[in-house]
Amino acid sequence: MKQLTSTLAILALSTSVGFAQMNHNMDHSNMPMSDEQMEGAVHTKAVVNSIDEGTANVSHDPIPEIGWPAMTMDLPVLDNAQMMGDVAAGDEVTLMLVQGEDGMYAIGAIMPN
Ligand SMILES: [Cu+2]
Repeated sequence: MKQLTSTLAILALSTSVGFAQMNHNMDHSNMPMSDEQMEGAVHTKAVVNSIDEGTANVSHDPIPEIGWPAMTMDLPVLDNAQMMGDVAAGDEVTLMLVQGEDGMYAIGAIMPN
C-alpha cells in the first residue's frame, strides 16, 4: 500500500510539473521584458485566428498556472512582443503571456510551432 501511495504521488508530481513547464524551446535571452514579467510568464499552445497591430484573436489551450480554461479570445500584443518568425492567421503557435502594468495578461512572444 505504501508503494502504491508513493507511485501515485510521483505520478501526480510529474503531471503537474509537465503542465507548469510546458515543453517549448523559446529563446528568452533577448526579451525586453522585466525580470518580474519573465518570472510570471506563462506559455500555452494556440491557433492564431487573426493578428494585427496591438491585438490577436487566439484559440488557446488551457493554462492551469493561472486557472484559464481553453478559450478563443482577443489578447493585447505588447509593443515590444517578440515575433519569433512569420506569424499569420491560421498558424499554430506557442504563446508567452506576461502581465502588463495593469495586471492583465498580454502576449509577450509568439513562436510558430
Ligand atoms: Cu517562452
